[in-house]
Amino acid sequence: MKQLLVLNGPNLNRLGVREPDVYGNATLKDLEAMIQSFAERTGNKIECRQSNHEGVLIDWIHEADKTARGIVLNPGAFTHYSYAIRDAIASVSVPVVEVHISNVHTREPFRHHSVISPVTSGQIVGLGLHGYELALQALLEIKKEE
Ligand code: DHK
Repeated sequence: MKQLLVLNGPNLNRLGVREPDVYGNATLKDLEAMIQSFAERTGNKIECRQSNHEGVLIDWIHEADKTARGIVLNPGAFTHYSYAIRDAIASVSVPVVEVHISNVHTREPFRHHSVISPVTSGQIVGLGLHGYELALQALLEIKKEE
């Protein structure tokens, strides 16, 4: 069975030290451990990757079209302006669920708009790290429904 992929974009390697009042105290390692525990509990193979580079994320999205059954994507600030990531998602048929740890709608106006959401299966916002588990669960359900 194809794996699920969790992609974290720019600055998410700074979780735990970055604005803890907004993103919490857990690190990227803690998040990835939580995801691996979800993988074991649900009997799925899940790979986690993080990059600060737009092109790297785009290459991973393209590659996932062949290798993954779903992608959970937190594009970081690329959410708000990367037409290139938006187009990469539009170019693949693998379902993508967008996740934001913080509630972007209660933050600065530039964070209220996502150029990514129109090409995703759905978006989970403001539920902290738990949002990743909800997104993975949603991808498992999407596959069941098809
Ligand atoms: C993460 C980021 O890095 C920000 O640029 C987004 C998002 C919000 C999050 O909440 O996970 O605006």
